[in-house]
Amino acid sequence: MEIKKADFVISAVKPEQYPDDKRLEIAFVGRSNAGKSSLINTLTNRKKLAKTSSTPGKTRLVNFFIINDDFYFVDLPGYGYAKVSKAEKSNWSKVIESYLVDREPLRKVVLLVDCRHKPTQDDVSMYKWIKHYSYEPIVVATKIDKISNNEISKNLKVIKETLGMDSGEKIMKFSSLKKRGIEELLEAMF
Ligand SMILES: Nc1nc2c(ncn2[C@@H]2O[C@H](COP(=O)(O)OP(=O)(O)O)[C@@H](O)[C@H]2O)c(=O)[nH]1
Ligand SMILES: [Mg+2]
Repeated sequence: MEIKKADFVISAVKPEQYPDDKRLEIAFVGRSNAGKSSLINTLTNRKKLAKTSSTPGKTRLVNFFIINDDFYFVDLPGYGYAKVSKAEKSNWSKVIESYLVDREPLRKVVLLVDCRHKPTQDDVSMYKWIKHYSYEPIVVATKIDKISNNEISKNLKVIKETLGMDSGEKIMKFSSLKKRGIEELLEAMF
């Protein structure tokens, strides 16, 4: 799989705005700051396709990008940012759920977790939702450039156990900074 072309389509605030041309979708979810925008930019080899930010928690939109004029990458809002209000958190859940429930073109959901941290309760819920709605999860440990190989192995075990992944399920390793794990992830996605 080679990504030759990537274009922004829409920042949707409500489901009526989601594309309905039946092209397949791959969605990306994770805590804010997990490295989601960076990963989308790295995969598409574009610096600013998805906006990156060091002040997380700002986006409550579902962003659609069309890849190779053929399928969509869907950037879902990041969760778990400590400073947002209860109302905003519940709004987040509604946005994510209204997308995940019954999203016919959706095939796979890429769940990003920062390799340095144990997954939070939100990550665990997210993983369970993906499975509950019968989409295929792909778990990606991001920012692997930040810790040693030893630590990566240890942390991946913790991530797997905490999420409750099956022993056969694999975690992908990724670094946007060092451009690691691109081929492996693209292969897992298609
Ligand atoms: N060292 C390192 N930093 C990263 C990597 N990916 C993202 N970051 C940094 O982590 C922060 C959050 O990244 P962003 O992609 O905006 O996260 P998002 O909130 O999940 O979309 C930014 O400061 C990025 O530069 C990575 O692979 N390695
Ligand atoms: Mg982002």
